[in-house]
Amino acid sequence: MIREIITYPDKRLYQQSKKVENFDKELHQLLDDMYETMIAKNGIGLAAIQIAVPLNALLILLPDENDEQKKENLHEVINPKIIEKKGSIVYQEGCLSVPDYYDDVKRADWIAVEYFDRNGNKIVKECNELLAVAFQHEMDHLQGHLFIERLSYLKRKKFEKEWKKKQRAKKKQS
Ligand code: QAP
Ligand code: CO
Repeated sequence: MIREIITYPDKRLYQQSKKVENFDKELHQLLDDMYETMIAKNGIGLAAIQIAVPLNALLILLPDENDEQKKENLHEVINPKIIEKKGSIVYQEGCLSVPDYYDDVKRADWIAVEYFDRNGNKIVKECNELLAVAFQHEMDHLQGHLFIERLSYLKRKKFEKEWKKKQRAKKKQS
């Protein structure tokens, strides 16, 4: 089932997500719904809190060299922890919960992350470049953070100005 994505400035996006305790059918349904929702909305990553479920679960599905999102490349990530990070990369990020805004964020360009799959099997993975950016962006959601909080002061002001302008335009329509 496709679920509704909550967007900035919804307060629920700022809460801490909780550890998944049960790797059961309910978790599998959540992950399946997240997948459907992410694909339907043209996302490459989605955290459970973006559909208002405060659990440490996220998905990442990067396009391949032919720009196709293949389900075999899907990362289903439960209770992740970054165990090491290094380097830095600036990437123009976006977010389904901050629609139509993209801006540069600086993050580590290499991370080692530990997490569980949907069946509770432990996985240790090293990621770089876009995959590392995606993990860090999605893991921020689990802590109640959005990428716009990581922008420089001036870019944050630019975001707020554009957001207010968009609200005014929406109000006019209705
Ligand atoms: C997070 O972002 C991410 O504004 C996933 O109109 C960002 O899927 C990972 C999206 C950067 C790695 C690098 C945003 C779709 C999707 C929009 C997304 C929009 C339609 C964002
Ligand atoms: Co996001």
